[in-house]
Amino acid sequence: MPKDKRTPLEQSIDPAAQEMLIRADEIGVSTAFSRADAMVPCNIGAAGMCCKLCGMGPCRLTKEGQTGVCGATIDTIQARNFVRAVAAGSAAHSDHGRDMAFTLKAVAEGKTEGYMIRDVAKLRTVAAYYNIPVEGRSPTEIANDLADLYIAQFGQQRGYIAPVIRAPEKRQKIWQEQGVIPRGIDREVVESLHRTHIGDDQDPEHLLQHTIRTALADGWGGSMIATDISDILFGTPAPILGQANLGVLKQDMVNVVVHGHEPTLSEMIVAASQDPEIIEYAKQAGAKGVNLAGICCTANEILMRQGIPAAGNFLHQELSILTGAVEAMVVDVQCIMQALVKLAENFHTLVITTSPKVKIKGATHIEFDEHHALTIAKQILRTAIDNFKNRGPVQIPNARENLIPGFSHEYINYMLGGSYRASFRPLNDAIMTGRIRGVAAIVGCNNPRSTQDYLHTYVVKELLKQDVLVVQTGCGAIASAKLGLLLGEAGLDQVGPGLREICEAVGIPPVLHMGSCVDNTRILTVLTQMVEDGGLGDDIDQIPAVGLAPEWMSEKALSIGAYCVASGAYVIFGGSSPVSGMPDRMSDSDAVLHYLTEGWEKIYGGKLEFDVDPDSMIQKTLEHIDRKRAALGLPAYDPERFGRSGDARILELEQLPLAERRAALYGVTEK
Ligand code: SF4
Ligand code: MSK
Repeated sequence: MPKDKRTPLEQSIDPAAQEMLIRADEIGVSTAFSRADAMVPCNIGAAGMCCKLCGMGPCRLTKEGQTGVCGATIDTIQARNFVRAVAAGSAAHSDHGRDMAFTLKAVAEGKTEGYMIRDVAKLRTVAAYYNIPVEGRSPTEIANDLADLYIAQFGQQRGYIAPVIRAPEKRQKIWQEQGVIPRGIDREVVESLHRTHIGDDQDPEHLLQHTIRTALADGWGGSMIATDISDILFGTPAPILGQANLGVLKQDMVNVVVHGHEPTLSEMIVAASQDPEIIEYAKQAGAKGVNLAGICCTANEILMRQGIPAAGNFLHQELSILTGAVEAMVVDVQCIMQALVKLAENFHTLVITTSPKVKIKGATHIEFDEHHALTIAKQILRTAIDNFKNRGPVQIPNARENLIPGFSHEYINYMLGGSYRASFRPLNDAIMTGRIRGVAAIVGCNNPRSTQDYLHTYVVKELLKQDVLVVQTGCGAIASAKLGLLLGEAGLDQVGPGLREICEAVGIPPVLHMGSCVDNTRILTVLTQMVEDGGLGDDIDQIPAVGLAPEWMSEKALSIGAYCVASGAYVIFGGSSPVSGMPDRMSDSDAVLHYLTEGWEKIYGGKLEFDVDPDSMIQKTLEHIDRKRAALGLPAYDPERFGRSGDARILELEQLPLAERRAALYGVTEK
């Protein structure tokens, strides 16, 4: 056992995870938690100061003034590593977007099996952004044009990618002046790789400018395309009741866990699992039916559209196999641990890879193809059902929470203003009066180097007390779901009075689950509409809002952070900083670190910081929100200004004798 092995209580705050971590120890198998304890991170690499871009290296720089064999400085190496990470993140999100665009094209051409255009209103709205004619045309005609336009964004060589026109005008102007509007999605990713090859771009600031362009190709490009098309094909999310945590697995059913990111396959598996033929097949195998559950962002995709339960977030992928109750874990792309296959050897679980891009040695590969989607989904389910008989001892933690996800931008708009005057006006007004102090987007991964879910939920809970409305996506949203924060009733007793009053009046939980990683673009859309509705400045950087990724781990998170900064947001990442220096490097030339904060803030009004201390993250968030409020001339936040929230006050008054209640409510004094 490694010297510093943490106890399960130190590894996760989630009781279900703790139970499975104890089981892992009993069985004698490793998990990401124990491997993180055993693997001491290289502090040179962690700080971005190791370069292995050519065969003269790897060059590990540890001292001020030291250079690599080619003469590259620490700042150049850090900037190059950072651009490469953002490029990988942008590529991952955008390649997902590309696949969605090809699926839309195939649907429009009638060449798929099982898909249809579910949200024609969204199709028409999105098409109209780009002047694609909609009147008098069929959904497939419009979808065909939109698919062509979106497919073209990836390989476009000149000009600007189309979705940037959806940003506030002032923001577009800044990007134009800086020359950072992506010309084509793939072009920016490729150029990042070119510029960081040995002997190319070596000016850290110049490299970091291209980081912005590469990240914008994700946020206002590939990710936005992915979200748009997912909504068009599978429906724009609206609130729906769901459940989260390992307790959603069922003892008497065939459990199939879908994990990864793309909704194309998981949506078909949902459809196939409800097919009477499949249910009958499961019954013949001795089960009551097929129980689907999700992990990571696939979980978010089918949770917010279909109410399919989430077995958990990133670090729950191994833990779900440890229950012994999972017949098949079906994976597509991104955030899939190679360790799953070895772990599954201790159980009967089949790990099934499905993407032509992702194979894992030892896994079963059943390749997905949208032209035969339903047939393949059924084949996968039959394979899982056939495996039910091989199940050994099962231990499913009795832990699950209800939640209400599905707060798409469109639904928030409707909820705040109704069908005929859909608007963000009430939200802006609540911020302007100070009932809501500001908004925090708390997003991103789990990281086994911190206590699972602790940073996410601590930051969420503390900001709610301060009347900060929280929106969430990705694994952060599932962390809050597991803690019961995504339900109005459960969350409201933990929030400040002004926010509580708004949540009660509008009928929303104080934490809004907005979707998966690519759906961070929904947050960009919300911020843009807040600008357009007026009263909070004329650009995103003026809104009292902050983005946080307390437990980040993936390169995609870095890309999201960078495009949010480029869009004007202050972004704080927890955990390690890929651009920090050595602890004793207090010097003159922390150029990269400074550029991501002061440099980017001067240009874009947003900045990126890394901070390991959750209390400091909270303090910085509140200070930033208050600074932005002051700059807008809004009243300083005062929790006493509006007294207790309506419902809390009524409950309090109900305890009083009638005469006192009348006096308090109506100012009527009994004579
Ligand atoms: Fe070393 Fe320069 Fe090669 Fe990097 S590019 S490995 S710093 S020689
Ligand atoms: S799945 S990128 S661990 S949020 Fe989108 Fe979760 Fe991060 Fe993967």
